[in-house]
Amino acid sequence: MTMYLCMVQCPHLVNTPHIGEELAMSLFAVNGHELLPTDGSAKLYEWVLGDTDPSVVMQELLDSVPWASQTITMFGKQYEEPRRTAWFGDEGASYTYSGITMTPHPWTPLLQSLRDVCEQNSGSAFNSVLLNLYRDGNDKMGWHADDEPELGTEPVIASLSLGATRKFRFRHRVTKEVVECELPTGSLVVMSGLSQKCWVHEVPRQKRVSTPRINLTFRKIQS
Ligand SMILES: O=C(O)CCC(=O)C(=O)O
Repeated sequence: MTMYLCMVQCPHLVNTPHIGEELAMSLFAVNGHELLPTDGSAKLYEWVLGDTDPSVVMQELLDSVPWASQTITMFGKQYEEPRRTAWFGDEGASYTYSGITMTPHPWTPLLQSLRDVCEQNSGSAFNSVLLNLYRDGNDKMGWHADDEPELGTEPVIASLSLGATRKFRFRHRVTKEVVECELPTGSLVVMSGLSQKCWVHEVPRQKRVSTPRINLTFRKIQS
């Protein structure tokens, strides 16, 4: 993840066709709800787990994942990340962000089946997943974009939420427009196109949230 001080060129001034309200409503169930007004896509699917009980999945992940606390480097200073993380994936799919390199744990059957769900909804293939554990509303993720070179130029990232509902925000890098939504358990956000180049995103602190949330962001590391 990269924190931003610079501006980038985004084609937000180019006319983007907007689909009508009614059509958007009718496409919602099948295609997800588009969150970004321009410059990339982030589609929210409210429920992707079918008959699966998300609390069972959540408990299995809480119990079985080797959650770790990472020390990251930002602007030359070291900080402990305000959440727990774990990285799983194909052999060799290592990921470097904020001064740390994560070597993947091998896929588990549960993570493979969650990957299948995300692949079916997004139409993209993934070879790795970053798991984030927000122990309560004090844990958070600051403004960043998932734009490391190993993710390629316009990555597709599928972000699955379990547990406590948390706010999720996008901020346009040039116009500073902010888009906010809530991510309930069992929901999926699929980010693609220019969404990492033109927007940053965050999970803000919410002190009133007292229960945990797990987020899984499926990614494709380019070899
Ligand atoms: O927890 C979330 O919903 C977002 C996680 C995220 O932004 C990331 O892993 O890069």
